[in-house]
Amino acid sequence: MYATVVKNAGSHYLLSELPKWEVFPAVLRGKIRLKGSSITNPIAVGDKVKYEMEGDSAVITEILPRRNYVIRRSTNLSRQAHIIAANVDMAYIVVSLFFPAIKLPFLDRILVTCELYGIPATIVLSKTDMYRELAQEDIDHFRAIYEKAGYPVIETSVHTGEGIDRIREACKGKVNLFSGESGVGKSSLIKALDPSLNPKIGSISVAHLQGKHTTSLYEMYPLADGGYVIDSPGIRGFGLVDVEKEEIARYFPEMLRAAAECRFTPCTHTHEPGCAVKEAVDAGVIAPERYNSYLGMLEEDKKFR
Ligand SMILES: Nc1nc2c(ncn2[C@@H]2O[C@H](COP(=O)(O)OP(=O)(O)OP(=O)(O)O)[C@@H](O)[C@H]2O)c(=O)[nH]1
Ligand SMILES: [Mg+2]
Ligand SMILES: [Zn+2]
Repeated sequence: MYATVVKNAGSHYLLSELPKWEVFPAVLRGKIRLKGSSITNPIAVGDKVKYEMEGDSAVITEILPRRNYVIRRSTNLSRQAHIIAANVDMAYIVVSLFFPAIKLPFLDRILVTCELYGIPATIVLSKTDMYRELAQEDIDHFRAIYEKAGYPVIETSVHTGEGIDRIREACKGKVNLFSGESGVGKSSLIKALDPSLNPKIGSISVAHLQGKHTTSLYEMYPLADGGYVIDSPGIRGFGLVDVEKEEIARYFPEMLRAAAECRFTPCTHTHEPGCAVKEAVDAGVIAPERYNSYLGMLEEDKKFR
């Protein structure tokens, strides 16, 4: 029998035979646990698994090959990687300009990972009700950076309802991951998409203006209008996994487009003469913020190896 993992509850998993939504608990057969020692979780939400009934309880016996997955390395535990979710159709990367303040290099790392695994990404700029009046220019600037790169940017507010219908429509028939830093409003968005759902919603620490890691587990929910959403814990550090330094530029879609015209191959787009990527940055075709994130990843790469 086959089912999809809809929740990782630590000691056990919850499964459902999608598209049917009937959730039941299952444990993992011991020997699967041992495989893949550098990965902290053998199974992720979204995984398709084979299971057997042993008495009254379901036992997962096999993990089917993944179509894709999102993986991160926590910056401190350099050797250990964690699979965020598997078999995802769309990743919504949620960021707010303020409360908590946006960190573009962090967003860009997540986007690089999505490109690496072939997962389409949409950027959600959340909580616009809190800062639109004060920061319309910042919003426009942000949008321009990412639209130049080729990513859709959806402005949302769960208070005014801005952007919610558009996301709900786009989620239909798909498995949609909501990811991003703590406190940006991932769980609030899921609740707004389908008010019958009850993901835990937190508050923002007044002292630090950041989230409090309210969502602690990965969990999939069915949307009333169709499709599934995966709520996820706020990401702290996001280290790249499985990317060689020479390859990083390929996962910036706008750099990949420009790089075809570089005089030298390979070109690191740092010091080479006739570098079309640097020319595109100078011409304003590639946003300097994105280029700086790229340079930061090259630097960081040195620390990891
Ligand atoms: N003003 C305003 N506040 C929002 C909006 N969306 C979320 N919030 C608030 O932001 C805080 C954090 O929201 P959550 O939905 O828990 O954030 P999260 O991204 O799920 O956070 P973690 O689970 O910790 O990763 C809560 O106090 C929400 O009420 C919004 O559109 N506008
Ligand atoms: Mg949450
Ligand atoms: Zn170049």
